[in-house]
Amino acid sequence: MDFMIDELRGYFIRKTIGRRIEYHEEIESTNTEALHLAQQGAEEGTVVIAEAQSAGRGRLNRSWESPPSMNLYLSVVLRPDIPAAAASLIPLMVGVAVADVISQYCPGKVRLKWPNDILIDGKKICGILTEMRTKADRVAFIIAGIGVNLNMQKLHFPRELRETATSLRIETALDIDRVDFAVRLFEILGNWYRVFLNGGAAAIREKWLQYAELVGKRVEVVFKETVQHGTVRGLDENGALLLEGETGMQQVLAGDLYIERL
Ligand code: BT5
Repeated sequence: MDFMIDELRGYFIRKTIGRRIEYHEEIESTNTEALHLAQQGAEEGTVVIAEAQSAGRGRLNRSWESPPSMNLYLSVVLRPDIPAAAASLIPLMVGVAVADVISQYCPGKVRLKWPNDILIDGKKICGILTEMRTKADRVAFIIAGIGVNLNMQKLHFPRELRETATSLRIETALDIDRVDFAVRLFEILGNWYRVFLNGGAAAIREKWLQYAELVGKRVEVVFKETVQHGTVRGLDENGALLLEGETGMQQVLAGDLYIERL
């Protein structure tokens, strides 16, 4: 029998995430730094972590509130050897991994909001920003940026976010050990990444749909000037949202989603 080299290598991928950690007291954005390191050849699993970000980034030039010493702001370098078109499931895979970790503290309360928000009772506790660079039509690297509110109290949020954002501390009344959270995250993210690399897209979609509780709901998706309405039917192979509207089934790859209250 052949030596099961893929399985053996797969085992070590799990140990890869966080094998190298670059730490900063304060940085503009861990994603920007990780992009820079990856461009210089940083290996897969390199993590950039910061106590505070002076210019934490969301999507579409939005900002991520990143006060010092209470939360987690980190970015992971991934180098899957896959076509760029196959990478769109990675943001959802990262969401599932973080949702699993938060669920260990808050069982049954975590929801995923397409494409990349993690909510508790409708309030945002985590945001994910994935950025990809390609070489020809293959992935050169992907930066998975994760911001999780761990020990923030309500008064630490700017006024405009107080009703829409939350933290693990607010939800559990516990002081959250940030190292403990990060260790769990590296382990679980490594596991899901291995599932992804081993052809486990269906398992990722299924888990994501469980957390999202979105199938059958009527939604509106806004992307720049475009608005799409429809009923969510699921995710396609690449993680695009399947919306059934008046003109038939549409695949939606980017945007902000709102559930329509009837
Ligand atoms: C995101 O964007 O949710 C992605 C956020 C990713 C942040 C991480 S931190 C580590 C890494 N380095 C970075 O520079 N970024 C990543 P988006 O879906 O566009 O949501 C942004 C919106 O979320 C803002 O416009 C606010 O309304 C809200 N928001 C900002 N900071 C927040 C916070 N700390 N908690 C909850 N909501 C917040």
